[in-house]
Amino acid sequence: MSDSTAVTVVEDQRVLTLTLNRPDKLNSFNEDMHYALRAGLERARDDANIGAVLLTGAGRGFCAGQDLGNRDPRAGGPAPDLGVTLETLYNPTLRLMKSMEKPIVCAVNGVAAGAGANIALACDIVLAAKSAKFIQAFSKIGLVPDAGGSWSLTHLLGEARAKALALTAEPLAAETAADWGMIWKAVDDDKLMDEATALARKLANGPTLGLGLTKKLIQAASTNGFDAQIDLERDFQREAGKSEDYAEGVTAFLEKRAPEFRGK
Ligand code: LHQ
Repeated sequence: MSDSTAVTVVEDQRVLTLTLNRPDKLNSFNEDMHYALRAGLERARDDANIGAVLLTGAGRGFCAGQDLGNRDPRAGGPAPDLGVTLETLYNPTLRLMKSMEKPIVCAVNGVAAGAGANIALACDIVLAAKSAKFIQAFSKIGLVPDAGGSWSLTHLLGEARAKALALTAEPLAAETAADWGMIWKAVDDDKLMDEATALARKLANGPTLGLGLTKKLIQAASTNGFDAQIDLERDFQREAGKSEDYAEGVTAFLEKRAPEFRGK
């Protein structure tokens, strides 16, 4: 586990809350923050006492993408290889977010720009404060969308809106993002953390195995045809049907009581 302060890590009631913590720089990513975030996600993936992750940002912003102060071109020298940054820092984290079975709830507490916006969109359920904005800032500095954004935007919104957001870098207000289906919900600023925490707790105490299979199933639908997808539903339902949580869920229903899931 990283001892960095760039991400604060709090475990409570089966939820691991990861808070991006470089508020003076709007929580933009330096190398330290990259590794600290990845370490937190790996801990959540591997620890059976954790059932869900809550990702948020400290201060007035969620995340302003890559720390541009680290890459001052005025310093001279050869152009940096940004592909290496993506390959070694962003992409392993994004793959981990998509492949881990435990759900990741994102509470976008303020501006989310560049890779910061797209890290949010890689989470499983995204809530945002009504004052928050999403900015595909890349085109302002001559870059292309990364951190999965070209995929997420296109899948969530379709080509017309994805292209307009990426090419213009116009800020998108949280409520419009919710109306367009880019995120789950825009909530009053002062209710954001309570609502996101309650949701993460509910998921964390749910049937982890079934929730993980559901996450994988919905992700697979982006590329599968209908036939392949219903085959996958059959396979995953077979697996879910053998879980202790399924037996508990049905028993609790028949006994007219709340289920007590064990995540197995
Ligand atoms: C920042 C940043 C920042 C450093 C605010 N860095 N300090 C991947 C691979 C490799 C390389 C390149 O990039 C990528 C992916 C990317 O993410 S590219 C996109 C990078 N991000 C941006 O271009 C966004 C830059 N930031 C902004 O446009 C604004 O800060 C936004 C619109 C996010 C917020 O505006 P304001 O609310 O007006 O805040 P501010 O601009 O005053 O920022 C507050 C402070 O945070 C300020 O520092 P200061 O010392 O002057 O108070 C900024 O310099 C600092 N900051 N973003 N990315």
